[in-house]
Amino acid sequence: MDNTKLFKTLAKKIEEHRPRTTKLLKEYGDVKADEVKIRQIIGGMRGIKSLVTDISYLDPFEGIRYRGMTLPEVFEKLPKPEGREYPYVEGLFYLLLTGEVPTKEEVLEVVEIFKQNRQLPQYVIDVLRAMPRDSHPMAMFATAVVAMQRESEFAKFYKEGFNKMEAWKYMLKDALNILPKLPMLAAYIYRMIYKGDVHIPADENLDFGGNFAHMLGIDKPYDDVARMYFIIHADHESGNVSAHTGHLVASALSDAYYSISAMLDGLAGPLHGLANQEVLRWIQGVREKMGDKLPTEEEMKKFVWDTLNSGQVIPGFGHAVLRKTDPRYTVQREFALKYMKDDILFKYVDLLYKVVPPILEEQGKAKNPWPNVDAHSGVVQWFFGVKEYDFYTVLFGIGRSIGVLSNIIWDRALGYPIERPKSLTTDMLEEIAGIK
Ligand code: CMX
Repeated sequence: MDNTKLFKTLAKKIEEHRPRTTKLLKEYGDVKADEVKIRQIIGGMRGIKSLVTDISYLDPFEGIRYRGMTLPEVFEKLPKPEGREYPYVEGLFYLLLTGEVPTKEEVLEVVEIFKQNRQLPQYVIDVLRAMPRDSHPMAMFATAVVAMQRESEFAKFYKEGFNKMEAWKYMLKDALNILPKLPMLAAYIYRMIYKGDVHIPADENLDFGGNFAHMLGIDKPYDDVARMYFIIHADHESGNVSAHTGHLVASALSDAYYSISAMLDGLAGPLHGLANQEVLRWIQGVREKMGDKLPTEEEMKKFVWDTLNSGQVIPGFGHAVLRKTDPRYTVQREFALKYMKDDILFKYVDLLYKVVPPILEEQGKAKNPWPNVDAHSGVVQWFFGVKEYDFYTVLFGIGRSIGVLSNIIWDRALGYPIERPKSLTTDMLEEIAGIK
């Protein structure tokens, strides 16, 4: 590993970066970056500036940038497999880790490492097979990752004599072992639960996204759908539940297996990654009532109001940070307009895009009435034959792991400490508020 371009570039970047963090901490440690209001303390720490990452930044109006690049720029600049429309996922990992757009040669080196490391150990397959078949795919996915913890190089390194400056190298080793196995695990879970337990072996010639499509048993252009999906879901700053959980767990010097398994558990919540499954469930509910017909605008408005009036959220709409249509939604919409514009479910999504924002605005609760990534992802999967919507969050999880792993490698490189915010009692808050 030490001879790879990825390792050498990352090592150089880390060396260059460390003095910046040290200087900020030592010379500017008392400078105020934010102030905290009671609303934020009670309200899920919303918006409090208290994390640092250079991997991605989420602007409320522009959306996500990876290492300073918008999603269209990422798609344009990263090398692509011959004749394919979307880039190598392996190239995104290189970009997120090093901040540099890799050459094709640099990407192919990562593709090779991933191929060497992707084989699943038999004991993980045994663990999956021992789980009841009606376990949620996300529970299976997270279990499989933590089951592999015994392979952690980071944990061995800690046991045998830990050195803070070297820790990132072992986190990187773990990442390079975990990441290539995730699509293999996901494909295994998918075919075990939904495809009669008949499995398709990996193809030696295929990359991360291409091999995933192949192992699911779906033809082109699903390979590009997989690449696009994994890339758009990779990172969304550090404060979202999955990324933050990954960072928090790793801050205790738990290894990457624990950290990724835990972040997947957070992603499995319906207010976060599970929303993609919920969108499809919601749309199918409407479709059943409509007897397969597309509702009129008025009919759709009624379905939306009925959901709101029953106290539920409209899945796929709203966001804690974003204040406009999520560019991850737009990327998928553009794909859908190209490949599936006459699809009935796409027409549902299209109609919801028109109908939901004004209703949420009229209701006056949601700070952001616009669609997020999850409003679109299910229908694209459905179109290509992945109709088992319980599985959709697993796809999100594969993508999100790329960002979380990149972040926790850098966490160790910069020696970020164990996370430990302070809590107050309600009495104390009342005192601060001047009530008592
Ligand atoms: N439908 C109905 N009500 C909504 C809403 C929606 N889509 N989005 C927000 N609201 C409501 C909230 O439930 C909240 O109501 P209460 O005051 O009664 O609790 C109010 O509007 C204010 O919420 P907010 O500040 O706008 O949003 P939050 O930062 O609290 O929550 C999110 C953000 C995403 C959880 C929320 O918008 C939501 O529940 N959306 C639907 C679920 C979803 O799509 N989640 C996926 C997000 C992307 C991802 O992480 O994958």
